[in-house]
Amino acid sequence: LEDWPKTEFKTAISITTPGEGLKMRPLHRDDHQKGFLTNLAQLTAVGDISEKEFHDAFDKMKATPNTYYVTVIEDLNKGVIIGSATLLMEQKFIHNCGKRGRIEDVVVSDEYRGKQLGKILLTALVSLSKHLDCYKISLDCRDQMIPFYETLGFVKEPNNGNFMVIRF
Ligand code: 16G
Repeated sequence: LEDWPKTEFKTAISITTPGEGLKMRPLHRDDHQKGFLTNLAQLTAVGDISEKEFHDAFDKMKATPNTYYVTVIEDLNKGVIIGSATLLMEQKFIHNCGKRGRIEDVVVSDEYRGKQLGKILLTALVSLSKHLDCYKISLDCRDQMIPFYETLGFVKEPNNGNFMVIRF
């Protein structure tokens, strides 16, 4: 992981030291109690999910090993999740049975914005995807987030950068 990516931070933070009292780590089964979903609700609709429903979804992800890398940042002083992002691994037949990574559900609590925590999360997940031998990683995002992801090396591919969707 040493050589990728060459992300520069404005202040002396890194993946292992994201900031005073902050810790980046994988999602835990008890993070429902630490406001994981409340933070996620700053990204999009989460719904009214009970602890049991959260645990069921968590257990399903755990039962599919090496696929869901849900990563959080906890404010240890408050015991609250204040940021999260997911690397989702997709097994392919193409590219020599290669693996594609998808970056999903990136969100940092509005109280903690401007501390480069999104950049820290993405740097970790991009490094991880490289380490796990993805032949590419991709994401979809709102227009206003494009410059942010460009700073991390993401590009819109000509003739290929169209996100299409059917909503149910
Ligand atoms: C953003 C997210 C995507 C998430 C979607 C939810 C990133 C890079 N992109 O596009 O992962 O699933 O928002 O929006 O975090 P929706 O509720 O409209 O599906």
